[in-house]
Amino acid sequence: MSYTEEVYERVVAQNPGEPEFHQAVKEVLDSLEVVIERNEEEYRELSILERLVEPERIISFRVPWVDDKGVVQVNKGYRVQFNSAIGPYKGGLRFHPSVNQSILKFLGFEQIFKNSLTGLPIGGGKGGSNFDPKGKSDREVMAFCQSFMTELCKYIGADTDVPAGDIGVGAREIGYLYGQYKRIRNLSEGVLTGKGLSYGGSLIRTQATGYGVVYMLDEIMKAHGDSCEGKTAVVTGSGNVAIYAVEKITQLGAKVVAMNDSNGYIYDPNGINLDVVKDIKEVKRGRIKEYAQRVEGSVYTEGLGIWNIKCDIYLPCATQNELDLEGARILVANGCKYIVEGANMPTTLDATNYVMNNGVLFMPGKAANAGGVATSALEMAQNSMRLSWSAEEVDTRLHSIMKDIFAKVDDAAKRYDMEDNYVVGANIAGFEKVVDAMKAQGIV
Ligand code: NDP
Ligand code: 2IT
Repeated sequence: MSYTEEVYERVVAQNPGEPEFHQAVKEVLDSLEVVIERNEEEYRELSILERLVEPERIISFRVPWVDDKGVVQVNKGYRVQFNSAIGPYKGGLRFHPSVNQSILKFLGFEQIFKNSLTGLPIGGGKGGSNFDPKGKSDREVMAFCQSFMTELCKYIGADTDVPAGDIGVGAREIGYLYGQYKRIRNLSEGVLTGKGLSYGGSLIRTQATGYGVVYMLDEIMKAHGDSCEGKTAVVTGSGNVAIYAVEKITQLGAKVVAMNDSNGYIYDPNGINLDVVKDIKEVKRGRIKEYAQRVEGSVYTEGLGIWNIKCDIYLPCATQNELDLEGARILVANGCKYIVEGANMPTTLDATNYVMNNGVLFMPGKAANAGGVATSALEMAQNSMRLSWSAEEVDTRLHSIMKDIFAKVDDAAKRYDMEDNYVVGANIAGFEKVVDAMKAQGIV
């Protein structure tokens, strides 16, 4: 059995009931096989892979709060501090009823390689809660955030661990979390990113993940003599990442004809009117089906199946494992040529292999959505310098970081004779820097 297979079996045996974590580890270890076999003895001697798959620390805690009816509610809170070899732990907080340790470990593990790819000094972490912000009043969200931070603040700091947003955590939640941190620790520091512009946030952070996904798509297309102009696209989700991916891809000349949320999808053959989506999602916190009531010529379909809409470009920007083999087959049959992941691990392993074997250029989330965390690192830099850059400055840096990530991923794939295999390229390029830092720092 190869070293990577041994470590994968060990992960499955030692982390029972964590299928998402196993899946993320498997994808990375399979990609690393070609790197490891060139230097197996040294990696084994240092137990590099055993250390890489074991979080440095997991904090889990009780989050009690009082709802609007005066009833005491209790949620689970977590922070997975996975790997600090190249910098302070960095990664989002997710508030969603599905959150558990497996999901946060998969996200924290992915974050190590993603953050490495950005070229910036940030380690990997992730956290969150099974709290569901949907349908809660602002006061309830504030009560929850204050209780969550009352515990979390003991373990984070601008040079230790810097959380940010993810599913269910946006500007409102970051504001309440930051206020409570400052109140307890008496520190005005860049301990969270995605902050409001009036208290240390960075211009373009809101747009960064979605814009970055499209900058990455543009690089892939350019490298293959193609462009977005005149193409049809489907973007899944209708949250932060999806909205700004739609904004940028539309600017580049593609037409987005479908988006969704967890209830169903809208199809608009005239091209999605993003102002309507922003009003529904960012202002009213409503459901995507309201779009069909507001925009003539559009249709709402309840449930799954957005992959049935014919497109050249598919950007999955909602959640893990949203695209399975069945959806992948339909996308390929309908002529889809590019899949660039805005979400983290939205494509199952089967579906990934299928599309890559059938001529689709596929860029994994850890490379494609890295613009969000990269811009978070730019926010940290601005906070440390106590100044703020213009939107143009941040956007230019974001764009050049995404170009640089594409170049690194492309180069790693070519070095190992797997041109256009961006899964392998991203995992190898991300791993190389982390392993270098781990080796330099000894057995820790
Ligand atoms: P938001 O909470 O803003 O939006 C999430 C969107 O995905 C919503 O439309 C939501 O629909 C949909 N969604 C969530 N869970 C499910 C589900 N189980 N089934 C179907 N649809 C679902 O989150 P973000 O846009 O920030 O995050 C989207 C993805 O991008 C996540 O995978 C996240 O990890 C990743 N990401 C985010 C970054 C960021 O900067 N925000 C950076 C890099 C990656 P509904 O409203 O119905 O729940
Ligand atoms: O998955 C991710 O990269 C994020 N949710 C953003 C993390 C961050 O620290 O900005």
